[in-house]
Amino acid sequence: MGQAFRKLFDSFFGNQEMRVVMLGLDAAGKTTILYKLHIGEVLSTVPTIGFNVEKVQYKNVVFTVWDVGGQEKLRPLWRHYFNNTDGLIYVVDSLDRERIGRAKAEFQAIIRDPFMLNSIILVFANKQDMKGAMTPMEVCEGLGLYDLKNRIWHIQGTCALKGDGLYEGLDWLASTLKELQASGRSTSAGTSIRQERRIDLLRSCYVGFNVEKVQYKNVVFTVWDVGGQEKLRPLWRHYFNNTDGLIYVVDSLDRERIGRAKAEFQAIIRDPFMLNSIILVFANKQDMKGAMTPMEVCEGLGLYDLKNRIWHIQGTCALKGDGLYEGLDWLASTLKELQASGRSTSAGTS
Ligand code: G3D
Ligand code: MG
Repeated sequence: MGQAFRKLFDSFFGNQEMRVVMLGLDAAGKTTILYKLHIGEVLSTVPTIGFNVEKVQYKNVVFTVWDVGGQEKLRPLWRHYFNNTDGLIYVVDSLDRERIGRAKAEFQAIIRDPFMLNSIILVFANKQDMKGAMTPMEVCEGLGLYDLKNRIWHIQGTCALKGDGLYEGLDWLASTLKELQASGRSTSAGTSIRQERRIDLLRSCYVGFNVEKVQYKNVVFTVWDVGGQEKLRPLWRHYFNNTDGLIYVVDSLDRERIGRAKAEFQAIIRDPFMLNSIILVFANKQDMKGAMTPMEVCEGLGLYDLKNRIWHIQGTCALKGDGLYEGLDWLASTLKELQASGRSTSAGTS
């Protein structure tokens, strides 16, 4: 079976770079499929961002897999993985009639994502070996596939445990992508430069506080909670070194802890390694009633009293993404200007 898949991949995907995302509710059979394909080592990331991502790369074809369902808040993060996706494989547990409505809702949300608009859709109606399983036709109706407009899709009954149907499904996927690309049609939407697609999320716990790190090309974001860690502060230095920009995020609803937020903020920006870095403050949760305005947050943190510092405050609603772009835009363009003018924005070992 494994050999057969590798042959299929070689003959159809060839040297083309291809990104395939495989999604479905938990227990649909995704992990089983991934292992059944025998196309490479399955790399599981630590649950960094609230969901586990499995990844297999076979030559130029990258499969990324995670469970969907009940993660509305995490959806904005999916984007990182949707970017430049050529093909979507949606796996359905055909035995699970109770959750077919749920599977549909998630499916419809996914395929309507702007980054998914051009991708072709392969549905695996899995667990066909089970008595009482919905037929592929029933799954088709259950997901609302028939109503899709301007989308290329295919449904395939499978039994992941035995491997049945997987070959046929991937054969369809590979040959359809090949045809489309030969005809010059784009199968993916996203940033145009292929290299820009790589985004890695890492989390480490080795210094007594959780650090989340995201690298996007040459920009490194490092994130952690502050407050109540006086003893750990010396360790922060490790991360402050050569920092160009500080983003300080405030819960605008949390009036009680604004004093605390201020104390931490002032300690951070006075750190010798932070003296040259520019400061972006996100006054977050602006969608909440009773939230402090950006102006109030500004006063709360003592921003107006800062001397010789370049700072900017931005009201945001991180859940919806409001304001994030504007803030980062300010950060990026200000850093660019400063660097063009020859001013150093970071302090640290050179
Ligand atoms: P997920 O990664 O989508 O969450 P898994 O799903 O691959 O972990 O599969 C969930 C369960 O369904 C597993 O059972 C797995 O063996 C079973 N399964 C997957 N595909 C099939 C199939 O085609 N037929 C049958 N009968 N079962 C299947 P366990 O018991 O290990 O949780
Ligand atoms: Mg799984």
